[in-house]
Amino acid sequence: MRTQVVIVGGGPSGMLLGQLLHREGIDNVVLERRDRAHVLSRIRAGVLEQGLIGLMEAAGVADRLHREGYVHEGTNLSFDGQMFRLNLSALAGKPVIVYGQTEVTRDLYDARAAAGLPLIDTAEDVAIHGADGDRPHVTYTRHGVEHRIDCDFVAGCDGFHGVSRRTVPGTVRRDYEKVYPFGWLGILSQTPPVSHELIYAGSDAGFALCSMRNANLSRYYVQCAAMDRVEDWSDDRFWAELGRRLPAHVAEALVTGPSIEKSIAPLRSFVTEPMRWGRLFLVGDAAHIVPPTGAKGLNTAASDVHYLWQALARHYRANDAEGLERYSEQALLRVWKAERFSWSLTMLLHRFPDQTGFDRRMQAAEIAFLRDNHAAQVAFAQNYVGLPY
Ligand code: RFL
Ligand code: PHB
Repeated sequence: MRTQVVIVGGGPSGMLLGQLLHREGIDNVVLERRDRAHVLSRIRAGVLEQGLIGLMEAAGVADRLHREGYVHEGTNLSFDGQMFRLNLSALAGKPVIVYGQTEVTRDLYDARAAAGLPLIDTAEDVAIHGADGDRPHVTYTRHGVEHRIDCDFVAGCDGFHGVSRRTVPGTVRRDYEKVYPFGWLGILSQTPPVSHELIYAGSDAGFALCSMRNANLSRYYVQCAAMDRVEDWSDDRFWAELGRRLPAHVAEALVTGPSIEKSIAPLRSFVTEPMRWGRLFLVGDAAHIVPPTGAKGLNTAASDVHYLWQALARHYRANDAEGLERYSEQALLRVWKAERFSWSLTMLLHRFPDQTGFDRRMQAAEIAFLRDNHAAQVAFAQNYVGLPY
């Protein structure tokens, strides 16, 4: 088989890129290791920046998002029981939209199926060959049979544990990493959200986040120990811990119920450089990870997709390679800013095992500055709603 672009990974990055390239008349094949049901059962991101929404529109898959997504004009921060709201629209000129990553991915899968575009799922042993030459190809095994696809370019959209990043030789690659000494325990429950806007809460007992998916579906997180397992956390323990970390009036209003999903995510900051090796381009979680505190993971994947889509369009339309040449540098510039914001919000709101009284006072002072200073609020809001592409 031959195509113009092989996309390794059928998560949101790969599927969005595939749809945008298709609209540009660029042939592509998506290779995904799992089946559709598995990909669509992952509960992850919830907050979408305007940049990602613009890409969904350009891909022709934004109708349901506009119908069912929740426009959030503001967000709340709480520290040691004191809460304040930041009006994102007033401070940064735009809101964010709350619409689950699961739904984004579902819309992209439906659109790809409707357009009859090739998506090969349950593809095993995917391997990328000759990316540093002119004629790359990708091999994979499906139902015990090995296949080969020849192509012009490979987009590595296969997440943090994928094969694409590992294809770039160690002599070329530089990895930057920070692992945090805690995780996030997240639950989904069929209860009305305690607040119609998000609450990011720092407290003596640790971090907590109140988020939502719809009027009767809440998404809550609490900071947990890095070693904790889901079995350590009964629903009762979760609700008690969440309540303890929120302002009293919010905790009193919490509607609790059985969890319908419960999972633990480790927290990590990670960037690999460069994001291009010859004809292989790394996109999204394959190249970088942020702790979820700023809701930047999926949104940063989206800006990579934007740069690569534009660069490939320019190459095929005008035989102009400049966008491809600049991809890594351009994407990384924005990636590092998202890394900085996510890292700083993580440092601000979590309890660290070795934290001193001085460190806690520093957190409290920074929160007080943000609460009282307009310029600090503008900077926060600009980062939260998403820096320009
Ligand atoms: P994904 O979603 O990991 O998709 C990669 C796909 O590649 C497949 N794959 C392979 N396919 C073929 N061959 C191989 N060898 C392969 N290896 C892997 C995988 O099966 C998968 O389908 O990466 P992608 O597309 O770059 O998307 C990135 C986002 O998923 C991620 O950044 C966000 O979920 C992060 N994130 C958040 N981001 C936000 O922007 N806002 C949020 O509010 C937000 N909240 C979160 C989050 C991530 C979380 N967890 C669980 C890590 C909350 C949480 C709890
Ligand atoms: C979510 O709704 O899952 C969510 C929201 C905001 C974050 C992280 C996750 O910062």
